[in-house]
Amino acid sequence: MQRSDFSEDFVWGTATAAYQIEGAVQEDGRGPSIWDTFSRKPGAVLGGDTGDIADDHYHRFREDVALMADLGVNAYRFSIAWTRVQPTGSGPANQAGIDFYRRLADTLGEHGITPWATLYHWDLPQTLEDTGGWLRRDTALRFAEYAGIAVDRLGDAVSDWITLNEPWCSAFLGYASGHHAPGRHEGSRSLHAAHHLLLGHGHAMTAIRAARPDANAGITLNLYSVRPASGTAEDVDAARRIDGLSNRLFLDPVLRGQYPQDVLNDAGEADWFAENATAEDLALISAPIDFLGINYYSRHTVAAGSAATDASAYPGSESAVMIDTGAPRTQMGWEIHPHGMLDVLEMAHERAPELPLYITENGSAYEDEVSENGNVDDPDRLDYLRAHIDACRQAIERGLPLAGYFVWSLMDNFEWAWGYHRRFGIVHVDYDTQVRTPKASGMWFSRFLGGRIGRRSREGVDETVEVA
Ligand code: IFM
Repeated sequence: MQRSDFSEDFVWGTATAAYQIEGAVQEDGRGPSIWDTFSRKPGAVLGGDTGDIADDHYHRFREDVALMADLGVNAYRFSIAWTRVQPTGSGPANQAGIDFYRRLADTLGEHGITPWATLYHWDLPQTLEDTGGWLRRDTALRFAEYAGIAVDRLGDAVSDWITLNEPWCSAFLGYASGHHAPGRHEGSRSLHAAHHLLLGHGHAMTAIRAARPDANAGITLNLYSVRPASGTAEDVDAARRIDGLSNRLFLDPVLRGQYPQDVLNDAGEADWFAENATAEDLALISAPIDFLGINYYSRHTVAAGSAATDASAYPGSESAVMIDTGAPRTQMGWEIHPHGMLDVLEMAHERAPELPLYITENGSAYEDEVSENGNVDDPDRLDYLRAHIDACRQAIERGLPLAGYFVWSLMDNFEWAWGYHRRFGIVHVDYDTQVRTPKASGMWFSRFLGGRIGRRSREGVDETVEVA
């Protein structure tokens, strides 16, 4: 597999998110988000870690952009912190916040890297959570106001926009299982949050189009390849439920303008949706997008269980359990199944055959070790990336309209409830010194792309892994 197996205009990027890398949480007027609050709750984040400093990217973004240029990527997906733009979630723009993202976009431009900005990567302004968060319909309107401001003020420097990142996580980890901010346990009411998030996406698309009719805009969903553990009716039904909550609850309204009725019934929310998810809402949610972003990491093999285990992120389907198939897993416990990437691309493609698709995240966490000579040899991550990029190649060969691939993540960062105890970067970060060191996987990616780090490693400097 080589880069030349892909078209010249294929987008090759790395991805990050504001709270995970920026730090500087109290600088230049930034207001508090739900992650500032949640990470301070005892026991919420492993080791009591917070994003206060993270990768200090706010001050080191120039170095990080130069690193990306050396890697050889042609795109960078980052997120804008809502509370840098609107410190309390409404009202006029905070100029200093806008200025930071302009500096970032301009620096990317100087290096020939296209900025891809995500408007919401989970950092809701705390003020909005205090008045109900995503359980409140009005939050969707607040989000659209912020989206309009961001695109109006930055749209001359950024053309590619993603409204939401992984609304499944915001709704179900945030409002059902409570593993993520704001850490609430609202059971099936979390589906209301899902609807308001999607409504926020719909209103935001309208605001984006009004601010910049030529913007390239879409949404990013985290999709899973889901299959039953056996052919029994119980396991098949359990898989239907998990596929419903993970995939169809988001894909169907965005691409087909309707919610999957079976999912609403399972959760006991059919009446609420009949009353509150109006035809106008669904028309907004399904208004044309320019592309769909898909974050793909893993496959779920699902069986019917008897007890509710840790499945409360699946309201109404708590008894469905993910089983361990014995296949290799990453440090997150996520099964490695590159072929599943084709499954999720197919899922989107069958609903919207003309829509360009992007893998906006794909990557893996492993226990990396820095060797005595300072190298980080991460053969498992390298294999993971290579296999998934090869799955991209196969998808294109199959005729799927895949137009780009972003590695999660550029560099190690704050992995939410896992704090700094899980590393996804292709670049290692020493959190004491903030030194960045490309891992063997990063060198491989750079070599694959024809980047400078790849050339250096080919000459023998820093070479730690033989690539077939
Ligand atoms: O770190 C996250 C990212 O913020 C969203 N997608 C999954 C990644 C790995 O868990």
